[in-house]
Amino acid sequence: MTTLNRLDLEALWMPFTANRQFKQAPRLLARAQGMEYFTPEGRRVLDGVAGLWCVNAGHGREEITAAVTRQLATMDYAPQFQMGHPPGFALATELAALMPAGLDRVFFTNSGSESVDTALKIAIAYHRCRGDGARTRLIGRERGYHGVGFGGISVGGIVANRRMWSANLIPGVDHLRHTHDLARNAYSRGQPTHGAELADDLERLVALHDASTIAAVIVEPIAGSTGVLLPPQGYLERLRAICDAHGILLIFDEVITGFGRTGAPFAAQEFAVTPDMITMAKGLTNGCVPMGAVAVKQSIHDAFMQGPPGAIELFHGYTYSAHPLACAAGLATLDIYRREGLLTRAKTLAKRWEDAVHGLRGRPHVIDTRNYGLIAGIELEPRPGKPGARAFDVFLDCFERGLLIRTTGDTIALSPPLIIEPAHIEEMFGRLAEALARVA
Ligand code: PXG
Repeated sequence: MTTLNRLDLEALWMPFTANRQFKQAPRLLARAQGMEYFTPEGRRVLDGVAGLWCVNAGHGREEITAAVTRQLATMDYAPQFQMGHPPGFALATELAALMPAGLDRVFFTNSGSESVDTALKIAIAYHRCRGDGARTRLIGRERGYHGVGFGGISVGGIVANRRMWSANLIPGVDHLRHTHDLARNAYSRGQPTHGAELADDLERLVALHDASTIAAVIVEPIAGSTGVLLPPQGYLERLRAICDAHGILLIFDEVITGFGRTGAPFAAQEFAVTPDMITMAKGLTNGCVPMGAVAVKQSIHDAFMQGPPGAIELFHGYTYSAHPLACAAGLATLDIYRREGLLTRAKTLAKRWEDAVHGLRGRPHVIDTRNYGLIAGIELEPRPGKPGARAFDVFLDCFERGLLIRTTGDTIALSPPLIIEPAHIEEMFGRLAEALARVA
């Protein structure tokens, strides 16, 4: 095994990382199995975040390894432009069957960011195909995270991800207010009571811009990267109703809520609100091979199917759209999800998880605990003048003592593999409580 002192860390520019700080005191992972990572020295680290919200079936699944290996030996790569291959069609068909009724056309990408940009482009082009080409405006939400493409950061609402490029964001974008409301909703179990009326922001934007200029609204059903914000009761329903009233497409970005995280295959099903498009990635291949997808309503797809025979209907796609290895990984992953009931397993553990999350109430620094399915957000009081520093120290302490968590600002996010057992839940929250007590 490569040891740390023989590794040169300089060449790699790490994503979303404090590079200089990291390279002073690197944290490395070398191996993973089930619920656990192991460091190069062999130290066990319990995975509280499914890698990065993606390894939903747990690490090291042999069925996926076998499927990808088989595919690699059979056909390593094949183009999708004007060509096809069986695993691509098979995965699209299986995926369509998992979607809310009606979202049964699938476009493949390689990441969540690409899925988001694909969905935004489809939304605008869809209206144009229908002769409604003035509908070009896109509506996102404050604190939203939709990846890092120019489309995604434009509809996104996280200032650190936008600041450097503020003059280059795509034009014709507006934002709803976010739904975070500690004063009224702190320590809510599941969906908070207050805030459905924030969906009326969309009516305000319709009044300002006119519906005839608005193509789509994109939101995360549960906002993840910004620090786990649950939709207030009635909020998503209201957003859907306003979109319907004005002919605006509703896009759910389910990159983190997809594939069982909430207790249903998709949050759209869990919250019983059907969007017009769903973006996904991460859990689609259990994190094994990069892949994303956009599921769209058939009516949206069909609006493009016009023009002379032989005409390409959508000038969009990626060299690696429906990459054979990703498709093989996706098919094997969906098979595991189905056989092991993982897409609804979060439901059976949700109460135990919720009690564990809210058991942290009253611990040092904790100002809110939030939960849904197998998701937790634990918000800490920031150190004065040093936003994020306290949560980062908790992250470091946890890692040192064998637990991987994720922090964003001063919120700790947990999203374990869906194979988690009650004993892991106990260990996870026990360690977290200890870390909170140790950190100043
Ligand atoms: N949309 C959503 C809702 C996401 O959460 C993306 C798009 C972009 O996906 P890609 O595959 O392009 O990274 C994401 C990504 C975190 C965390 O800790 C979350 C993401 C990525 C990195 C960290 O919350 N989500």
